[in-house]
Amino acid sequence: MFPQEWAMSDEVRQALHNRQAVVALESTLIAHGLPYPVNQETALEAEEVIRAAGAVPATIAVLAGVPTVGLSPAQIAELARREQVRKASRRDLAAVIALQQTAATTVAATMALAAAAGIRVFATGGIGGAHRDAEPFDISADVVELARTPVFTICTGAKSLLHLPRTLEILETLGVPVLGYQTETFPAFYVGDPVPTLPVSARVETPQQAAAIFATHVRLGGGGALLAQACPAELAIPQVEFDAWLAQATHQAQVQGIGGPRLTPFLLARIAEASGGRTLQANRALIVANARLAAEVAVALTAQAAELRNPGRF
Ligand code: PSU
Ligand code: MN
Repeated sequence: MFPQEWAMSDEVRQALHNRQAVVALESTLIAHGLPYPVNQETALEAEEVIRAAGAVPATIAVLAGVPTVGLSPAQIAELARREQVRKASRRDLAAVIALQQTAATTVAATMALAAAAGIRVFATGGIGGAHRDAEPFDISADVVELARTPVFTICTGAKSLLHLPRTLEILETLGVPVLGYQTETFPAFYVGDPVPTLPVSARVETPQQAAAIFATHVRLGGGGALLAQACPAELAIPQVEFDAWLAQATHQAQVQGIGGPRLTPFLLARIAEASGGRTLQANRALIVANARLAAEVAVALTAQAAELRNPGRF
């Protein structure tokens, strides 16, 4: 529970009270990851498929200092349209709340707020991770939050612009299970070619198996876990095409001196331009697919919720 004021939609409050399946959704991909109006359309479509699969969506952000769990369609529209929304990762949460600011939440920050609200399942596009260059040194707080916060995150791996082998190693070091949904390999976001050198820690075939592993991990005192599935095949981008766009975008970032939290949104926007919108289409499709899978996992998990509420009984 939060020590200060926070807001929860009636729908989410009711669902949590009745111990029904709830799926958290992040807001950084709305404010920074996708351009208007694709961001708004994607956010609403993700909510729609979660409801269709029998769960309740809870899009999370901080609005004028109030952590808000279950944004209304109007609040999503506002976040989608507004320029210059702050991006809050884990370290920023206390400041934006205490200083009564509005911020979109990253994977790390969304996990923290979801856990505080009692939500165990979370859908996103790709997690943050270790960036490719040694300089500037940059590892996302997402991997640390995954290590400590018991929220099951459903994603398409990590963004293709990251150093994926290093990201996977860090997750292993931190003890985070990386499950592949009907796949042996950790997906590279919308890049379709499977990378044999990126094995997942376990392959699962069904939402029930995934839920059982997450519940067991939590019973063992573990933090978060990842469930990764490949980008829908018909929209996936070939590796060589992506590499060319990334090289171009990275060069632009260097020339313009873009770094820190601004780097990811900048690179994603340049790559979307260079691909003529193909990465946007793929990005949208994979987020919606993850929302659907997350809802199925959340429903499967409600059957195991009693165990989750009584950790330490393993
Ligand atoms: N993947 C995307 N679009 C995004 C992000 C990831 O395709 O906008 C966001 C997520 O919110 C993720 C964040 O948590 O980028 C990571 O940012 P950083 O590397 O600054 O921690
Ligand atoms: Mn970073």
